[in-house]
Amino acid sequence: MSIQNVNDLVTRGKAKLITAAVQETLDEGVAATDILSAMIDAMDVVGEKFKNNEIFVPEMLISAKAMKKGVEVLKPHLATGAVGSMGKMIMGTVAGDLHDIGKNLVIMMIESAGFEVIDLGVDVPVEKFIQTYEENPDTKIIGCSALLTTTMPALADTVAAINAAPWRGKVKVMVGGAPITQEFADKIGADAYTPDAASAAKAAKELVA
Ligand code: B1M
Repeated sequence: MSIQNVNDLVTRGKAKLITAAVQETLDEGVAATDILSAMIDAMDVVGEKFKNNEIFVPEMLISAKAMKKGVEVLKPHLATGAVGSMGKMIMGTVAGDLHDIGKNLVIMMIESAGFEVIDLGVDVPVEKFIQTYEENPDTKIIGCSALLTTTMPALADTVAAINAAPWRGKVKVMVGGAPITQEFADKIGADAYTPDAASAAKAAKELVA
């Protein structure tokens, strides 16, 4: 089994075959991070095919399912830290947005960096972020993910609500997702933006240092 096979199985959405394929590739000595990169590349191909009307939402969905299964196998090889020692973080994908693979990878890396993460899931209303912080005032960072240009306003609304909260000075806000840029993050008043999961974990550590 090769890394190319793993990439191919994600592209074709072969969820039933992916677990064994990822395990075999790991057993052959391929690094978990390289296998993950191959799966992310596959999702980019899937996204391009969708954009070009070669595939449709159901195909994107089955590829996402295959990727999630593959990531499950990789998880113990990627996450290494002592969960909880760095403090608490709240994470969610903003209102109207159902994409969670990137958010889940960010959570995995952030847990690995030692944080305890409260995962609010997808399509998270602004009020839920606020309420969860107020129930967990020892939270150090709130992280918001947005994958659609159409949900960038929801990200801006979420950060605006956090910025208006009386406890704003006690928590840091981190944002990310494919359409998000440093410029946009600055404009909406977030404390940090990172383009990928590994840099998100590094930034989280720096934010609480
Ligand atoms: Co969607 N989708 N999708 N989709 N989908 C995209 C995002 C798209 C780019 C495809 C395309 O057209 N090329 C496009 C958005 C275009 C745009 O906004 N400009 C798109 C569209 C249009 C849609 C729908 C509107 C399609 C429709 O219904 N007509 C629809 C919207 C549904 C909704 O959310 N309301 C839709 C639906 C779906 C599925 C449900 C079928 C499925 C998601 C399943 C799931 O997540 N459980 C899906 C998928 C799979 C994709 C693609 C193919 C893959 C997304 C992904 O998982 N990438 C995607 C194309 C693409 O991304 N190339 C696409 C891999 C993942 C590891 O990367 O999520 O970027 P990513 O996360 C990265 C970084 O962004 C960053 O770190 C992560 C790891 O390195 N990051 C953070 C993310 N969050 C962060 C937070 C941080 C820091 C970093 O700090 C807090």
